[in-house]
Amino acid sequence: MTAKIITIERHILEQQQFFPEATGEFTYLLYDIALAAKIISHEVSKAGLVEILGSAGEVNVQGEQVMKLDVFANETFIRMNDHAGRLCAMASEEAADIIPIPERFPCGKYVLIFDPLDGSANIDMNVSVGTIFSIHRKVSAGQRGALEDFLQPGYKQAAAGYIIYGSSTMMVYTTGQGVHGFTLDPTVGEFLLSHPNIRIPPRGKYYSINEGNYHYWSEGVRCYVDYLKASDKATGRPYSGRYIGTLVADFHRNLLAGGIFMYPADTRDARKPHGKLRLLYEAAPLAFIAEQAGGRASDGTQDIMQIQPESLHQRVPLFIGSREDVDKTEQFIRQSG
Ligand code: FDP
Repeated sequence: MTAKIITIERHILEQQQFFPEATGEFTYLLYDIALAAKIISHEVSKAGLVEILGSAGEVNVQGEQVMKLDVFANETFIRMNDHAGRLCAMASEEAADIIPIPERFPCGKYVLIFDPLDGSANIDMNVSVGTIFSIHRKVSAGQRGALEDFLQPGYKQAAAGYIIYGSSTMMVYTTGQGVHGFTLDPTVGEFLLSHPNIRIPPRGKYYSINEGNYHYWSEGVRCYVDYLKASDKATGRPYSGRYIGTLVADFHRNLLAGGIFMYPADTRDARKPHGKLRLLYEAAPLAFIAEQAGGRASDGTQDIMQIQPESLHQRVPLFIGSREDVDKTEQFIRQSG
């Protein structure tokens, strides 16, 4: 018997039934994101051909101007989402301020914030990269979106997801009805449901952290990582270290296999006491996914989903993954700071 094939379009449409007040606007927004993902995936798959086809800033063999991949991913996301009347504004890791919907296009009732190419330092080495997105409902009074629409805590997200451009391209998303993963079949150009209702194991076997920064972490984080490395059969230690350096890829592996990703605050540099990763388009959307899969995300002392954002590009320490592992980190931080 052949398995039932469910495309992402069909799945999104079926999910719509859980929201009786839905107009379809949101459903189409997710379609547009999936389409942008396919276009970016195609471009990422050619990244290794830079030497042959021309590098960023040059004119390639087809006579086209070659764009840097992060610029391409950013422009693709904007282009696919600015004209359909579903959004009232966008924001991106690549832009300092919010991105208005051009006056000539209608405005909708959602805002979209995204990191178009997460892990971009890895792209030239042919290592997995990703895209992260988060959708909020418009809360501001005017017709066009405003900053306050973006500065909403994570628990208010309408949807969140990521795309990983790895050995296959996958899109994983949640609308608050579980977490579902789709693998892109490049032969037909469709995302097909491959990982329905993903659940993260309550405790993991992997820890992911840039250990080169060990001496810059707080005492509590250092003690916790030492604890993970200490042998104890009863608690399944030592954990295995896995660090790709692309948040999406590290998170994705731990989501499926169980484990914790950490990017703590750097205690050495007073200019970045809040860690490296961004609250609104890295930590909060992945926190929504982690929670929907049965996991957790914390900044070490409180749930990421509860943090009231103060600015668009705000940074935050991040501990995310299997529930018991995140609980344990907090315990160490409570004890030793
Ligand atoms: P990158 O700077 O390459 O875009 O988003 C920031 C990020 O990658 C994450 O994807 C990744 O987890 C982290 O930074 C890697 O930072 P370090 O190089 O400091 O470990």
